[in-house]
Amino acid sequence: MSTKSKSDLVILYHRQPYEEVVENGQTTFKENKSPNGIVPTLKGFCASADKGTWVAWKQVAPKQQSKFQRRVTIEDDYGDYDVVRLPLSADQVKSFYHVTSKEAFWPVLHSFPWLFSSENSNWDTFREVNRLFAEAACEEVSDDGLIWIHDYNLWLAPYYIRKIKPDTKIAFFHHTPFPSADIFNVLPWREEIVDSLLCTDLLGFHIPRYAENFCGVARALRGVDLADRLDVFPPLVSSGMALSEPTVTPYIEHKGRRIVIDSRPIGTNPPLIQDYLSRFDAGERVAEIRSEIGDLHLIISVGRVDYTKGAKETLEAFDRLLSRRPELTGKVKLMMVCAAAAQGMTIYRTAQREIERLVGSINGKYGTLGWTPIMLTMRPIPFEELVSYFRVADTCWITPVRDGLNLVAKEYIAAKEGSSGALVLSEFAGVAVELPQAILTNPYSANDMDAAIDCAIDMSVEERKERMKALYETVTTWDIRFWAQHVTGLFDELRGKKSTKATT
Ligand code: GDG
Repeated sequence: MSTKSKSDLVILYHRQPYEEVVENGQTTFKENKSPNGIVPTLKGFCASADKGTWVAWKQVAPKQQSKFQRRVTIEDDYGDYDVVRLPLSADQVKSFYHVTSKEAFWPVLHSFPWLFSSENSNWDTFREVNRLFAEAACEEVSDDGLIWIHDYNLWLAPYYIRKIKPDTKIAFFHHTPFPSADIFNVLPWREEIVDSLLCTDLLGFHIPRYAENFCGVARALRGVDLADRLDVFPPLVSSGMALSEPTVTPYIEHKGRRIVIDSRPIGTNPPLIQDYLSRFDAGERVAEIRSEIGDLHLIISVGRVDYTKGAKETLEAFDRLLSRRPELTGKVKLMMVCAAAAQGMTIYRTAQREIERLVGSINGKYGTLGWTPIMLTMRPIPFEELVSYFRVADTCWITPVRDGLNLVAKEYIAAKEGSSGALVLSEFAGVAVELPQAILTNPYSANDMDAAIDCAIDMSVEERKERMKALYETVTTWDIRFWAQHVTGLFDELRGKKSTKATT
């Protein structure tokens, strides 16, 4: 354990890496069960800094405030680091997270402006929570340290940090899409948000399209100077796809400061997935699942309950598939893993009910005594169970209508070492521009969705193997280690150091 009192890396991500569980008066920290693609990546970074600190929120009742333990030290497989928890009241959580982040920002970020609602937003609470994060970060960071902020919930944190510590290095990474100016500008607080993002030193996005959308917004609202664009780097497909972007702006100049613009998709961790497949009886579990499934063509679809993730579009396409091709009766099974990450929001309850209704209707319409077409689970399943299903599944069906990247697609591929499988993938998931060998589909078009699932089911074994080989090569080359090395290099440049080590 480092004896340094201040941290060289302070990560601001609103969720804690572990859930605090109190049983019989004993407090333990348990793996966060809700499906989330960000937490595992950040744990690795936090643990491998000389001294890393993670700042998150925790809802605390007024009478527990006095006993609340603000700082905890985590020791896990990744190493050790501190977690500083900001105690928020139930009202603050509702306003900051459920209302402003999820009802106002989320639909705009994912290009659903008609779902945008600011009626219940209390902007002052959003500011206040962001200010608390900024103050905590400034208390933790060392003089030459760096603060790395994650996602739109903390859009205003850079502004408050810059006010307290004008010289601290600030990096920000967007996990969601960043929409074009026409959509982003629906937000009534757009200028304040952009001004805050222009207080950073490094702004990271998954893909060049999102970075260019941000540059367009910054130019429109604040007339910033954009540097000449550069060609998009490999392996991203730079033209011809829904989210392609041929060139990227390397930096913005604004008020005498330079903001580096970076776009590199996060990778997944193939060795860890292989490890899961060989540990925890997963090897045996794979054999068990294979024998349960028998000759059925197994299609797997995984995604949080969220209108952006396309479960409804997948289920409607599956309904059409069984209606169009009666010869598939008893020959195909869809396994749908669809867990809710956030509870208590009407919009997610509605999405959940819609999924349950469609599954019930399809199973009732086409099922026979010996065959249920869809197996649905709405509770998170253990990761080793998930990757065992990935290993067996003939097809993975991922059709978000919008998605920042989508790690599930990469995890499915990573579980297929030396094996075959087909990936049906929405063109509107950021990851599509990395994976041209997938069967790309447009979830807004029923005909296109139908053609894509037909293609997956009818694809020859040779073609499945060939495409999977290319996809596997991409996912294992541009993996989380590569991303970590890239990001660490950028951090070192910001701090004026020579590039050192990978951090995860
Ligand atoms: C955001 C952006 C971006 C899912 N169900 C279960 C389970 N999962 C795991 C998956 C995967 C993760 O959750 C989901 O990652 P995604 O990338 O698909 O999506 P978001 O959580 O929405 O993440 C997204 C990401 O940030 C990273 O920047 O790609 O676009 O929205 O790892 O495996 N895990 C377990 N049980 C489940 O039932 N254990």
